[in-house]
Amino acid sequence: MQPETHALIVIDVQNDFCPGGALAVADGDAVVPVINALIRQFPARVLTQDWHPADHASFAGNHPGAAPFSVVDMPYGPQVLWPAHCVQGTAGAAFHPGLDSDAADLILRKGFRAGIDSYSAFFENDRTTPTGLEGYLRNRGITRVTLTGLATDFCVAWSALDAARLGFAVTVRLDACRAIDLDGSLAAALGRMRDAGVTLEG
Ligand code: VGL
Ligand code: ZN
Repeated sequence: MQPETHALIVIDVQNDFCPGGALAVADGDAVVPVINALIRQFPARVLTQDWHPADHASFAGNHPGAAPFSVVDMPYGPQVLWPAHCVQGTAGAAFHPGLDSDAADLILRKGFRAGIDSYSAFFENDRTTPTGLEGYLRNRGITRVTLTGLATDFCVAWSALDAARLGFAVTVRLDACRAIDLDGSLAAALGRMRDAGVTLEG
């Protein structure tokens, strides 16, 4: 068992990010058995769910003429336009059925405001609007977090960088993550995480 101060955070292990899903990550479902073997070793366990309204600004279909995976300027910065995914209440937004979601202490939903995306579990993409996760972890006395899930180069990396910036000791278990890897985004994310002092394991 890990010490009381150590939380496992499982990012977005949802059907739409797994093979057959709307924004499938190659081999995304391979993280499920790895996470299941880890989760009950942690005294604090958080699952996140990407949870978008159908009119979400990150969906290419909500920008007439825009191609999926193109980038637009939003008031809060550049935003990749994704295929519609993880729409609230749909099967695609549900956790992968094999994930041990019963083990979760907290399920945190993010990306629920139509006008702004939220890759990170800590802040929306303006990097300032909090999700509440920092307060939850601090209230429980958590000082160290291990991150797993999907996708390594977007929601996992943004969460890891924010956690490091907030002063948590951060480990990313790469064997329990899979990447989208859009135009070199995986290599860039790994470099940024290393530079921020994130421990990359597995
Ligand atoms: C994610 C793209 C869009 C992720 C979520 O979970 O990494 N990526 N929404
Ligand atoms: Zn999303």
